[in-house]
Amino acid sequence: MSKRLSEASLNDLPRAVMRPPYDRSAVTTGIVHLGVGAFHRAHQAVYVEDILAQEPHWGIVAASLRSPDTYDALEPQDGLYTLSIRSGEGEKLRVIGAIQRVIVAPQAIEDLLKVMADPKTRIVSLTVTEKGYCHDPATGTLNESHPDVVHDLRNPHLPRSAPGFIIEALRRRRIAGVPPFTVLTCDNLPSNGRTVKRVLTRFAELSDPAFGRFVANEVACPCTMVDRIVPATSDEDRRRIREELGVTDAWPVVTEPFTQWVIEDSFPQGRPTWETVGAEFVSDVEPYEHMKLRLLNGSHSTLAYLGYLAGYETVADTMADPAFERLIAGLMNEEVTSTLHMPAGADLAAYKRALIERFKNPALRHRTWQIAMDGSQKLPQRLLGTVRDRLRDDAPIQRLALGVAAWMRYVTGIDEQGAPIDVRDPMAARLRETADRAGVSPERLAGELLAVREIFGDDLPHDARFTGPVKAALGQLYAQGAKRTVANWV
Ligand code: CS2
Repeated sequence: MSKRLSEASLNDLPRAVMRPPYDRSAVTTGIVHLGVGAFHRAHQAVYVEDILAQEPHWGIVAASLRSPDTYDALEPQDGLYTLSIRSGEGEKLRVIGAIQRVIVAPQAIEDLLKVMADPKTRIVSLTVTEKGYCHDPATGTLNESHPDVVHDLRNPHLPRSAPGFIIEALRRRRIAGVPPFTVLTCDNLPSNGRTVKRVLTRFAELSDPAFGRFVANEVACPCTMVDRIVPATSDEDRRRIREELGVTDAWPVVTEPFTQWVIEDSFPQGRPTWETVGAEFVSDVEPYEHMKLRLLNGSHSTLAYLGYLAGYETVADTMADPAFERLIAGLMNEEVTSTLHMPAGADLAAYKRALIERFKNPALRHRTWQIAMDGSQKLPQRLLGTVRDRLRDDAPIQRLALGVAAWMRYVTGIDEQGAPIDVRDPMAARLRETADRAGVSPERLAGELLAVREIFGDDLPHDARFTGPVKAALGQLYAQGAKRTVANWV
């Protein structure tokens, strides 16, 4: 058994491994982060790491809202973990020290609320995934019957949900005369800052209308576009990294060289000078957000459902099939690009070329199954917004329709060989029942799933320019399987 990564073992690491270039004991907390998953640790935490030598007052206290896994891994490591940056050219390791402490929220509710209410905390950031906002994905409004929302409104001192924690902490600050922190969402939601603001305002209003007005008027929720591909860490990653480090890291994170963060500059309580370490501050994030959600995530979801059905385990495996690469290039160039309106100077062609290479990165094992998760929460902003814009221009949507149809085929829970699919989605049970009701008819299956208004809204199910191609694509997926359908599609 090798030693564990920790403050004490930092000096034993190979020289090539970069370690925190600042005095960790001098760092104070400025940020509370909710949702300490792999993405946060490979993205925002690195932007913080890069600034701490100059601005040591922006350390992170990070919370898991559910599982103690990250705490169990990082606590014995003094919060340290390894970032592995991988591409065809090799691997670079770096130890990150920006996370000062991890809190497991369900076991330490008061502790977390206390740091959030502390005047030194000026930013509360979030990566809680789409479903963590307890909203209705089609409308972007709070789902008032969500069990966690119902619970948190009844028990404001014992929150479970991210909005519940934020609202209670803001309430405590308001009573104590402490100005609100900035709420910095780093999830792939459409207009993520505006969505979180809408959700929080409604949440506050439901407990007290005056507090609702306060949240609406006083709490800054800048929009952000976040981008870095971060597959789940595998045991093989752990083994390889242990060998390279000479010490054990229970939970390293593995990512690609590319990273991007575009942020709306609205931080009344101040912010790190992240622009000095690669972040871009702009007045309007929306064009970047559309670019990323529609080109990257839209392609990702399309690859995930079709690739999984075709028997490919990872995105790179799927992209190695030339028919899939052609489909994705066609999706981006022929169907998504016309819906984007980029500021002068943004180079979309280069972005798309880089995306194809990123998807093909042979050193990342990004499982199609992982990306396929939570489709009900992802489809609206990744594919359906593009569909709406295209229909407005009366433009074809063949490839977008194939992506939607592949999702439908996937959520039936049975693959092309008749084996079960482990469908992870907050709506999985309902989607499965819907599929069972429809039986073997693709026409009926499409009809039943299109009627789920939380996903498709009230317009798309009634537009034959959308439902027609979706039904046709689903019919082909059943008749020919995903591989042949992709090979013969447009
Ligand atoms: C992926 C994203 O899992 C998914 O749904 O599409 O996590 C994607 O890797 C990131 O958004 C890249 O920035």
